Amino acid sequence: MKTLIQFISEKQADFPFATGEFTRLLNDIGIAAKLVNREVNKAGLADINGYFGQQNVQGEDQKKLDVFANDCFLTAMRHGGMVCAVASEENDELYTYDNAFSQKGKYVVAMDPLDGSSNIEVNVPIGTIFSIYRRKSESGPGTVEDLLQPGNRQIAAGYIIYGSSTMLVYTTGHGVNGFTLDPSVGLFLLSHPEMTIPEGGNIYSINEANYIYFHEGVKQFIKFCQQDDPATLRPYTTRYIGSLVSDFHRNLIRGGIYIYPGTLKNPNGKLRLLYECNPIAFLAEQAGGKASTGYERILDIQPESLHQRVPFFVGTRHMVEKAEEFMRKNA
Ligand code: AHM
Ligand code: MG
Repeated sequence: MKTLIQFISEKQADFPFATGEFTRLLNDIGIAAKLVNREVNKAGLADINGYFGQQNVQGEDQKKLDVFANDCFLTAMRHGGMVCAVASEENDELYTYDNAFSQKGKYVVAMDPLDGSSNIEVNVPIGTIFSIYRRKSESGPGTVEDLLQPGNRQIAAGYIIYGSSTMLVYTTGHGVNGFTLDPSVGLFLLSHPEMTIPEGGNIYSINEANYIYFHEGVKQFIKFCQQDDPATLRPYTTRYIGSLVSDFHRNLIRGGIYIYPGTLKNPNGKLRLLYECNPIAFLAEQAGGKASTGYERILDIQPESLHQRVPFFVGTRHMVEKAEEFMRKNA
């Protein structure tokens, strides 16, 4: 049995420059994840304890769960002092730490503290997504430029899924490993070593209700998924939870493609490059899969702003390549 911390410490050899700081940062993320997990598990008791974002029966304000998650991760990373700045879905501006200790931190983080949070009320898995870069500036509070690095410069990325069990899945560019939280001892244990996306998957995940707004290439790819050809496992099967972490996690284990394309209404789609697409793309590639905008590799995009959106195609390599083929033909 190997814990997350034992595993990360052993893997420090992957980093010739390792000082142990990176290990501590991942540990801090793991601690915040456990606190968020505890609150997510209580969400079902909202009727009894008071809804998140409203007053409880004692007349106290209850924080919304996504605000709570944001605070938790920001606080955990402040204590560690490894991180000088954080771009979060919950903060319009870059969050910088005001303590001298953190301002010496080598790293910057982009995160979506609670992705798919509209699913909390219906007991569907939600997640946290994180992406870690080495800062570019020398010292002082981190800057927006520190965050505006292409995804191929990530030194680590991962997600936590709060599901039927809670898992932390991450990569440092040396494969993908998954850890399951054993709630009885409060430890993440290595349960899914060296995860790879199966080539033989048959799942496609897309919000088809937007069909009329899709690009012709996406429409034709959907038609392709629905054609009868048992040799290629078609027709594929649709699975769409509407929670990126859960949809990606399932496709990572079973094989499949997730698409959030640009639409007529929103040409850049919905998902954010820095803290949704880049980290998931890094994991996908490290698991043998692929991630693109339909035309170009996600990880090669030079970001222009913290909350920039991009169309997102991710999953089993040949499925993403097939979708790209339809996009190109109909460009
Ligand atoms: P959020 O960050 O506001 O939670 O939105 C992101 C979520 C993803 O988890 C999910 O894949 C997507 O939005 C679903 O969007 P839609 O309801 O348009 O299909
Ligand atoms: Mg999100």
